[in-house]
Amino acid sequence: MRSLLAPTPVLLLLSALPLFARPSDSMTTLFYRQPAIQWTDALPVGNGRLGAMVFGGVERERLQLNEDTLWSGGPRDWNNPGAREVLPKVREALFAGRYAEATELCRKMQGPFTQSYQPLGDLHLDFVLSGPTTDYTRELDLDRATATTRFRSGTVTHTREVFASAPAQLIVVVLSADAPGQISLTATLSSPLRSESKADGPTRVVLTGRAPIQVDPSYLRSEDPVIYGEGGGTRGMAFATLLEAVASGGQVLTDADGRLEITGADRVTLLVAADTSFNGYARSPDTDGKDPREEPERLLAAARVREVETLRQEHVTDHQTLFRRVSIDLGPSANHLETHQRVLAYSGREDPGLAALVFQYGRYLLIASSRAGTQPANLQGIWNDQVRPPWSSNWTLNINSEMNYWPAQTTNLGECHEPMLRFISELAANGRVTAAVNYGTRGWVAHHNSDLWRQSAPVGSYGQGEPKWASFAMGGVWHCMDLWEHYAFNGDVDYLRDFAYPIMKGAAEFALDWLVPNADGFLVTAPATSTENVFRTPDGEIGQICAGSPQDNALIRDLFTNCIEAAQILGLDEAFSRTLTEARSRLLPFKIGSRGQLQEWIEDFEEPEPHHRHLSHLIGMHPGREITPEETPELAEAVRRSLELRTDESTGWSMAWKVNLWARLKDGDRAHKLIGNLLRLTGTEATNYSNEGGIYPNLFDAHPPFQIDGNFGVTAGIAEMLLQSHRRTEDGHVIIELLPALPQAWSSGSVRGLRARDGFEIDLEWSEGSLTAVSLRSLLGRPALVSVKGKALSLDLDLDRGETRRLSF
Ligand code: FUC
Repeated sequence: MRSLLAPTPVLLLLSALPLFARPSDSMTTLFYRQPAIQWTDALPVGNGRLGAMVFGGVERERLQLNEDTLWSGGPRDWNNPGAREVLPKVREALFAGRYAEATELCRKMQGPFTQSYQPLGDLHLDFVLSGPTTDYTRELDLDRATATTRFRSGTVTHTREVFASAPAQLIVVVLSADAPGQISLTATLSSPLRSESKADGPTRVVLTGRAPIQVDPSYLRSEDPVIYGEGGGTRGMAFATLLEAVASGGQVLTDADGRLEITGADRVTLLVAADTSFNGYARSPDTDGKDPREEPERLLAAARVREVETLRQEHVTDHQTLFRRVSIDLGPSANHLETHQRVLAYSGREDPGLAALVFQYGRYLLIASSRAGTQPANLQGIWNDQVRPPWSSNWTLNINSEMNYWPAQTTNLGECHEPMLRFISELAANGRVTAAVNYGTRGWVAHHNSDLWRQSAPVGSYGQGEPKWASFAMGGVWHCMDLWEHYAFNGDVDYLRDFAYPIMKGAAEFALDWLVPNADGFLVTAPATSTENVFRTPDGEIGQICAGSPQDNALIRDLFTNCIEAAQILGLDEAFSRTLTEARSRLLPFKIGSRGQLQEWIEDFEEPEPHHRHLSHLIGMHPGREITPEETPELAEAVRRSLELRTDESTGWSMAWKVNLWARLKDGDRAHKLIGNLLRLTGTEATNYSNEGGIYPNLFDAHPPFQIDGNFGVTAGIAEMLLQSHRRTEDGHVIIELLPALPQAWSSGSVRGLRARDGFEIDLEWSEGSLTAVSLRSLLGRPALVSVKGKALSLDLDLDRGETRRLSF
């Protein structure tokens, strides 16, 4: 397959031409002088719900479309009552050291695989142009959330803008030219799903279809991986895409095959609306679904009569309200180069602007894929062109879905956290049934994967899943960090009492019942995993499952601590907090192994895969807060050693996690090195499940394949290099650390609008590696201790609510 890195002769011609249009603001713009060839060259726009990948083709333009509720399947019973009988046998085998037997038994505790996120379809635009193409550029302006393609055809300059408006709930394509009557095209809709397209009046075409009722995961060998329903209440989810043209000048016609023909127009606005029959995670999208045409009809009727300038302005204002809260300058930008050429040339020092661009891209992608009321960003955000996408493009709860939300609070996009918080509450509702049916415990549980239907049981299709991933039972426990962090940053006590705490308490109840005493009287999880990794048992076999793992302990400790603090703030549940405190003291502490590493297993087992991508045993340092260089220096040193042993190479998301971990270790140069590794261009659609992470020409993170967690993870990591606030004084005041891991390569710069816990908004300026000015705004009026690495500054801050303090050095 070709890629941007191996241009065709035509593309070479295009790139050899002089630069015709500069990117509108090159600090926050991706730009190219050739159209996309592969999907990972195309530029993403999104309004949280609707997404489009814009290819920027000249004669033939393609917008690959998504709607975030379009999934296969429907609600179903994934619980496995048999698990309850197997559980004691698993525990007995584990406590006797019979790991292989325990692993096999775990297979009997599984439910079905999750369903898959589905592509909506494509909008194709076939143009009639007046002459040879010159002066081509395409760009994605992150500040205006608009993808623009410009070129000259003969003597006519064409401009094509695409944006996904959240206020209008539409994708808008604006086609214009600098001479009248120059816009002629045929627009069609298609879909890889079963569908049909037809005209609906003179200016509109409609594509309607159904999603499959079953799509197997991409990694499963399967005879019949995609199954469509045939009726009788099992027809699957319905969807509709409506395309309407509003033209000035010229003629618009539709035909019976669903083609929209526009001839000789001066300017054209194409409005794309789409919806599905999804009517809530617990309702059948077939028998209890909503009409997918109703809302699009309404949206088009409202938009059609409005000026495109108004639609555009509303969209830009809405986007900038979020995006402009943070600006960043890390030093010079090589923005005279096309974006993928910048990636190719990247060495760190010459183009720190690329790290700043990648930072803002992560924020852009979160705004574009996760807005209040939408689905949370999945493995690919909302952008997917495949019926069997990698790992079902689902929510993978053993790192990936958590990482997606790491930048939400720190980079001042708290509102974008909402879909994930709601997802957790819905998962908890289903997980309560799973906990009772599968394990007979209180509270709620979630495992390794979930989907639109909020699957809470272990996946694996009743035995086919490897227990090293399928038996992870901490998905709910881990995601409770989101609930707590949202409170920690925003201090909303009503939210904590009415929404977050009850869910956290439910997860803690599950954990209390799930823990069992081992022979030494410690409480352990059994079965336990260290996510997806394996160990060598004393008799030389490969073990997947054990009794107690540092990962599970760290996650449970974190949850218990957060619950205890929450209950104290709310003045609730004294007895329950005492139970949690007592149970917490009986969890196994971290251990340092024979190589000086933080032990991944509770015994110092040999590690058959020493460079494994997961870093679950290091959760206590990040995203957790119990290991810090200041409070637990020996454990922090062991984390450092573990990271050395893992090396700086891995998948995209894993390297992003390492950026965060090195930042927490206060090693800015090492974090910066990891950013460099992550910015390696992945030019093909290569798949490598365990290594060789990088970035695609459109700056999507490459696992490979594309997975969006690495984008969000590196954005969070860069924030973490500039500002940290996870530590507290003995009085409970937040410690705000300024420039804790600034690399030498970013010697002078500034950042504005980062958030710290306890409601602070912070601007920083630095020069020659030293802080020169800081501005702290307090939104909650809470005290804080401010510290600057390398400076003997340690300042008690006591601002009123709404007060700002600026300090210069
Ligand atoms: C976990 C990881 C894989 C991949 C998948 C989506 O299973 O181990 O690397 O990211 O999620």
